[in-house]
Amino acid sequence: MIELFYASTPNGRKISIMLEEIKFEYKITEINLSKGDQFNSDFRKISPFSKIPAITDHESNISIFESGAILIYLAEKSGKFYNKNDRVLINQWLIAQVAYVGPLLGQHHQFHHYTPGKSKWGEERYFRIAKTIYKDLDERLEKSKFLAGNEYSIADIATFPWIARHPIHDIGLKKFKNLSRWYEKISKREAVIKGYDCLKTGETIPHA
Ligand SMILES: N[C@@H](CCC(=O)N[C@@H](CS)C(=O)NCC(=O)O)C(=O)O
Repeated sequence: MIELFYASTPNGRKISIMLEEIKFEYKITEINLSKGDQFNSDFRKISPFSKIPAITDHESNISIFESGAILIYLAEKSGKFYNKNDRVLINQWLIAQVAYVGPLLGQHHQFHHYTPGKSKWGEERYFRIAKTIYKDLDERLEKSKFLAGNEYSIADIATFPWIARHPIHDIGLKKFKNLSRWYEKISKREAVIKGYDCLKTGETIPHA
């Protein structure tokens, strides 16, 4: 049994989607970020930077924080979405997501969506970077069916929930033909639909 420490954010959804994809039994422990649950001392023993997602694998008694590390752990344990022959490419696109795509789109959320008017510089800078990320992902997906090649992998699982915030990005996902094709295909997967709304609140994936 996997315990997932979760909030309904793009980083949280990477792991609920993965757990649905690999069909592992899991239970969710909600971490209410606005109430500050992430700073509770018990949670910080598992996640020292006070961030979700984190997991405890109660079978092996291992706890892991950082979404990329969790995805690799679950992929290795299940033998899915981390094809041995494609690992160099999968690692590359996975790490690009956790180190660049997520953090920079996250800044765009902060400046453009949550605190508009606070910093013109921040708004312009991260809007420009977010558009570049869409363009660069679109270019990659023109050449490749999925991010790391022909097969759906943990790199796609990590990136998808960030693009699923496209309504607040105000960039226009539809304008990016290849990125939209990739997004719509993934958004139809049963496990993705279930994992996206793992708290069963009725939230649906926004179409391109
Ligand atoms: N690099 C981390 C980022 C995790 C992260 O930023 N989590 C956010 C929610 S999406 C969080 O827990 N924020 C709480 C806080 O900063 O207080 C990962 O990929 O797991």
